[in-house]
Amino acid sequence: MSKETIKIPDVGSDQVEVIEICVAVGDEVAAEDSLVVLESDKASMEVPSPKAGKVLAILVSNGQSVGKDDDLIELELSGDEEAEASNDAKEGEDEPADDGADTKRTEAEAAPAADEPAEKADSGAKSQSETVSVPDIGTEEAVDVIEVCVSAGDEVAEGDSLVVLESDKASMEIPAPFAGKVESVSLKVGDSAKQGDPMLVMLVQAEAEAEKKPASESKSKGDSDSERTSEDKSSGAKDAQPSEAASEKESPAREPQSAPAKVSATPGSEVYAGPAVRKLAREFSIELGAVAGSGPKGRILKEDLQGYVKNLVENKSARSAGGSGIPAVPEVDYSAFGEVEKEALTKLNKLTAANMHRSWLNVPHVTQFDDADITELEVFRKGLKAEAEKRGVKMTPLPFLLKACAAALRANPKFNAALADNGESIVYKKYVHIGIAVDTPAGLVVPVVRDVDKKSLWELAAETAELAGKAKDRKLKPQEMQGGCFTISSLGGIGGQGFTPIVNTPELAILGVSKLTTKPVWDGSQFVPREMLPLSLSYDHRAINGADAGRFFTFLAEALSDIRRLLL
Ligand code: CAO
Repeated sequence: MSKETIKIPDVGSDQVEVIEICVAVGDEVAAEDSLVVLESDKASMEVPSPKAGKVLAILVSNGQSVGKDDDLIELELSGDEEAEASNDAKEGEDEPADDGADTKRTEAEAAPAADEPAEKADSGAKSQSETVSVPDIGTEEAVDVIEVCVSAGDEVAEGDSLVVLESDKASMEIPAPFAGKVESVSLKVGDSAKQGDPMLVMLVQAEAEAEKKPASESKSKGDSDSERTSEDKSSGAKDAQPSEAASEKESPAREPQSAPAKVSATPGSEVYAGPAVRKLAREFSIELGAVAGSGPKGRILKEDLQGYVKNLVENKSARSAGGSGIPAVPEVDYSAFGEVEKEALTKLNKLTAANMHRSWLNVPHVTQFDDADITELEVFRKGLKAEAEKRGVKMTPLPFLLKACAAALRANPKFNAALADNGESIVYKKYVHIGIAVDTPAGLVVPVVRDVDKKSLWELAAETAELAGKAKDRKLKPQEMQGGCFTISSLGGIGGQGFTPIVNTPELAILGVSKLTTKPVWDGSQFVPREMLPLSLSYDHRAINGADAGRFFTFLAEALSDIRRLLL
């Protein structure tokens, strides 16, 4: 096993700062794995390992200032590398033996068609067409066009991305060397292009023309599609890129071994990430701007990207679980069949629709039905009429239902709960707040009556009337519609024999109340007329079983049949 000291490559600046160390002592690294990230005032760059091996020592530290040929890492070469190294030695070749491995991870951003416009500029001309060609991209070889960022007719500012090219060593975004209007684009995704190939023709204004400078002097500016390209950092990037390109043209940095860490910034970009991360982001079509960076100075690390992708996948499966992907109902032109009138849904309608849809798709609903015999309750309730009038309230069956449900919720805590932690836990609520569905001209709203178990029937009658009034006048405050444990939807005043209400998620159950009717009930010896209240109980079968619902329903029906039980 032989050792080799990996040195800092030519990074295009005298001194650069070590801002990230990507390996630890003992790590096995493959050729091209990132070793450190360096940062100059112009750019940041990942330095990949030229060889595979085991990290024996890290010879730099975070924050340290380093320059070309400083010791970076001591590597114990793997067997293959040793063999190669000895072959190289035999062949008497020197450093280019890196064969570009150290450039592999880098993404050189090329200068805008650097010399082209300057060569073609006709000073004093009015609007004129300029051909923008592929600038010096550090290789004579043709590279792939992986993205064309503009199309004919687009107005582009100087520095806006025109195309993204990718070689096996780097990807680079080619910015507009000057502002203008795109007349035609001669490249398309999948094409190969090399230095000097025409990319597009731009119509350039006379003033712009006059101001136009050789690319080596021009500054690049704003670009939002930053994740497409090479290393960037907004500050410094503006000036850095063209001049870097220019210096690259002039310097012996064209030699293979000096290209490596030559990474320049994407103009104006706010995203801060290394080439390897950018490459990965491109492969997954991730907008790096959406990823929060946890590295030094907010740099996006590979782990950040992995976390982001994991979240996306989890959210997607959660959405799938919620029913996305089901075939859409086709739009129909109803006017083809007769006269129609179209009316936009209110905000409330749309909100209700979204809530119902979400609940319907997420919650496995079961609905059970029962009739509560409220004959005695009705006698009692009607007997309160005079007093109610005096008090200025209307004593409908609703306050009784609230009171009975509160007692049933206390007796059956599974109903006074919510699922949490993605279905891993259940939260039992020690309070009893019940929502009441209120039909209003604007749509359905559900104000919440708090601490129902602690309030008297009179208080509940007054409060429900007040909340229903506010709901109809659209005067409810948001907090008056929050915190419900359970909901009552009463259509009793309207009609119907029964319905299947949709659970008001994240609550676990809802009681539907239909119209009271007098029904013949067999008392063991004869049919007697009884006031029967049709009830339907929908619940979330993930948290509540049929037997639980049976018990809840039995308790509720008994409480309503004999309201003295509410005192127990
Ligand atoms: N059976 C028979 N009559 C009933 C009844 C029932 N189950 N419930 C109420 N009534 C009677 C009341 O006693 C009242 O009669 P009087 O006028 O003779 O006193 C009448 O029906 C009207 O009652 P109300 O509707 O004004 O009062 P309420 O307390 O019963 O209900 C409220 C209040 C706000 C719940 C109700 O007005 C409402 O908006 N209901 C619609 C709820 C809804 O839309 N649910 C569906 C949601 S899903 O789309």
